[in-house]
Amino acid sequence: MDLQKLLNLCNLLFTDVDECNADPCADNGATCTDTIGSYQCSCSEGYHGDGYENCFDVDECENPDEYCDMLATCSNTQGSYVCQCTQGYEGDGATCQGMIWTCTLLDILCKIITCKKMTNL
Ligand SMILES: [Ca+2]
Repeated sequence: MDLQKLLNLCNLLFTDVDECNADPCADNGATCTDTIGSYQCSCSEGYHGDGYENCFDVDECENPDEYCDMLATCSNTQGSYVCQCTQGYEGDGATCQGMIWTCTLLDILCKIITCKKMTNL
């Protein structure tokens, strides 16, 4: 690096302003990063777009299998999403376990035992 470039860089360092203070990025879901002599905008996680003019919510529920268990329902929210196990299943939504099968199997066994008892009478 020659002396002139070094002087220019020093000048930029001492005169740099934080453009992010003026909130120059997109209104919805954007993150501003101050750089020497400029700034960069990018969309936060859960949003897509150029970050400068716009950031749009990612609708994760368009492809729910990527985010939720197939036994869960997906609800899109601004910047995120919610997976909830369908009724009869339990878990965090990313994975759901089938409690209903265990209960149904137990019910069937109980009915068979009850039927046997009734036929014995
Ligand atoms: Ca979303």
